Amino acid sequence: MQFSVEDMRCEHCAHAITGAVREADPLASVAVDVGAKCVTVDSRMPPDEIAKAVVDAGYTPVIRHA
Ligand SMILES: [Cu+2]
Repeated sequence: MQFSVEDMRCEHCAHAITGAVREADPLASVAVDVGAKCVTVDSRMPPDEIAKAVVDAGYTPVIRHA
C-alpha cells in the first residue's frame, strides 16, 4: 500500500511515521521518500489501520494504492 503524506517534511517526520507504522505492525516493511512525500508500506494490516497509526503520529496520510 502507498500513502501520500503532504505534511511530511524532513527525516524526523520520516522516522516518526516509520516508528508509528512499526508500532501498529512490527512485521511491516516501511519505505519513505521524503522528497516525494510518499510512504510505501508492506503489511498484512488493512490500509485504514496503517493510515490511522500515521494520523495518530500527527500526520495526514492519503491512500494512493491499497
Ligand atoms: Cu519533519
